[in-house]
Amino acid sequence: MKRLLLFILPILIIVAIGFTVFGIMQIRFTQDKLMDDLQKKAKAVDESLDFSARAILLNNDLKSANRLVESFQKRERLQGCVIYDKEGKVLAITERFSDWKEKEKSYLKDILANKAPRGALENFKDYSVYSYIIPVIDDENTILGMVEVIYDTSYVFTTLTALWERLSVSLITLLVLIVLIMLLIQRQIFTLPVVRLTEWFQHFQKGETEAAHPIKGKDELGKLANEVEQVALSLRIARKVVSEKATERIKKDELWTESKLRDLIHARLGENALFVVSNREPYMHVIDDITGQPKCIRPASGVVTAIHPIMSACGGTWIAHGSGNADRKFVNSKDKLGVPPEDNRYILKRVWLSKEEEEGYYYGFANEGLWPLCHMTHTRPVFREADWQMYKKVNQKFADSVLAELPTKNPFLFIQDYHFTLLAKMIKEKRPDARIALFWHIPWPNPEVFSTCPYHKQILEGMLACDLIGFHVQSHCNNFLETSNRLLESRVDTEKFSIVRFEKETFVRAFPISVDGYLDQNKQSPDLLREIDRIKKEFELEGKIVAIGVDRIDYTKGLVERLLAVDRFIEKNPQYKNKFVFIQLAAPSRTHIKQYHDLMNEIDEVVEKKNWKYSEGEWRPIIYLKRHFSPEEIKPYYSLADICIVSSLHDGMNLVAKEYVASKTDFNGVLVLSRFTGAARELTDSVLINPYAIEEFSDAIKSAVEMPREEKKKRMENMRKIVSENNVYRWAGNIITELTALKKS
Ligand code: ADQ
Repeated sequence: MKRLLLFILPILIIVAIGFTVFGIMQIRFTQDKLMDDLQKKAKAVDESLDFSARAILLNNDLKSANRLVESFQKRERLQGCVIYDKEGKVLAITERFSDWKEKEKSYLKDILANKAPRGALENFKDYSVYSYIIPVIDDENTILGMVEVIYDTSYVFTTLTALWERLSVSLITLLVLIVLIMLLIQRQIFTLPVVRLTEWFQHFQKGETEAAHPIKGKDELGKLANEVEQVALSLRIARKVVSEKATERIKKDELWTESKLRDLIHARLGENALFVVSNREPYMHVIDDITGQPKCIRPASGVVTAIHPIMSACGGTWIAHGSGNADRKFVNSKDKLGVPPEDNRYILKRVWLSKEEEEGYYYGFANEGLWPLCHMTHTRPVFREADWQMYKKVNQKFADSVLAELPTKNPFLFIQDYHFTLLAKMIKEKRPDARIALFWHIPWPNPEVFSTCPYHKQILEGMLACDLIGFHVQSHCNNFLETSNRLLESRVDTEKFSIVRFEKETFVRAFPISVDGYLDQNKQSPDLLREIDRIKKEFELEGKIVAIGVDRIDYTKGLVERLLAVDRFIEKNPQYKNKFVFIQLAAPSRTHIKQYHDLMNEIDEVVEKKNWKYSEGEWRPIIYLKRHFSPEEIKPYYSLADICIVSSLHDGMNLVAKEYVASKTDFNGVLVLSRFTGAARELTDSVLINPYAIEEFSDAIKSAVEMPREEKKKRMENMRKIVSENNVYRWAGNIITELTALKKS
């Protein structure tokens, strides 16, 4: 638009200037002509009076003079007539114009002296008149007096104003016509071909690769279109080759790796990319409180931890809520950016939510309703109708954003978590051909609990639009099947583990999520060793037994119970005073919700109270680091910790447990793990605890502290084998294999 304006504006200015100059000349010409006519008329009238005036003045006949001037009363535009004597005194004047007498008329003297007529515009009262005056002379060339006729000139100005108006209207019409013609020309010559080329390229991007480009001409645009077509062709061939090679390779490799997953996705999805939707984005741009500058962070989120390595391996598009306060500064015109920022591997598309939408959908319905509903932590869920309405609205917003991206053929969509229970249904309404998997990252409750949600029917209906629904463990799958069976008109097939509703079949499977191998890498890197040294010095950890906890501050994570168990352990085992330190890394989370706010205060209080209790000398049993840490910052803590404590009251999986195991390359560590996590089903070589039973919990810490080196090694070896075999690539690989296999059946 700006460019178009730059093009049209100079033309409009030139036309406007030309037209104005022409208008001024036209006005001048008309004005001169009208004045000339007036002068001629006045002169003719004056001259016709000359004879009668001479007789009147010779005889000093006042009566006739008055009759003569009064005869002008009714003439159009002629204001009046004046007869002067040879001294220039008024002898007779048309009555309606008698005020003219009072006007100062310096020109009379000149006429009497020069005996020459005079015509000129004169100001009278607040208007202008035209006066034409002739001297009356006898046969001896002696001046007898003067006769003046006065015309009203207002019609001249009325005529000129009307002319101005006509010219202005013509100018505006001309300018509008020029703009319209220019727009039409630019649309035909430039916009339409570019729009057609853009549409063709968009279709190509979405997988419609057959049609040739629509630009036929051999001009510059035609050349550009040809180049674009060549790039598109190369891309298409490259994708096909990658897909074929990938199919061959996945048959060979055993262990799931980043490249095996990449091969699988290329083989199964062919030329299509993978689309992922989650609430939390993998990279957030936020303004740093200290420097005031934007910085990029990886949010503390299990979903991000799991999905990021998959997207990094395979590429594709990740659609998520742009929740960072500097996010808008870093996206392109389509709200997209390449991430990771330093090495773009996939596309992040940010969806913007208003404060009201975020409040109702995220804080309200998802986190005050569904989150406590699915976790058995005795926190009451809150379901507000307004939050539900907002949740539906935001699901629709995400559905629209996804639909704008999906390829024309065989789209694959992978939805994350409880924020988007309605999304699959909304997408299938427009794209029934889309293959959709949903992974539920948190536990699924039993039917009685789930039925307390007033919207349970709509939620189940929304979810059953998916082709595949994944949970971490089999018991969550069983709960879901039972819930659908009891609360919805549907048929559960226990052989195939699927739910059939209105002829639509949804498969339900357990896919235990995991971590990638990044914690395994650089095990002896000098940077890591240096950082470990620095932390040990900073917190005086040398020679001490170190336990850690790494969590979002959430009431499901059993943080208070953990602190009480640490306290009880030291209370019961005073020999570990000065020898044992517990470090808690804690990322504030969902702080707008009251329970989370209260929990933060409660933890602050407990930490303060327990440290005070043992405040002899410098030693403090608890080091509480309440902030967000990057994955690189967490790494040295995992490495240096002798024990990791995971004490969730209820947790879908818990990736911290697996991250700790993956980071223990020296096998020298013990995992204390809550039985109520999904991870407890796999990591049976951990020290399992019930976080509610503080005595048992504190004893478990003691047994972890005192575990013989050999036993630690053996247990850690077993757990590391499980984590490395069942890594996140296997998790994603299994889901993609299952989803694409469903398509063929
Ligand atoms: P979360 O409830 O977020 O995930 P979890 O699986 O433990 O829980 O993952 C937390 C992630 O955040 C980990 O990668 C951890 O390293 C990171 N983290 C923790 N504290 C941090 C801090 N202070 N700073 C920065 N990062 C921090 C949900 C479910 C889980 C399920 C995952 C994945 O609740 O049960 O395991 O999804 O499915």
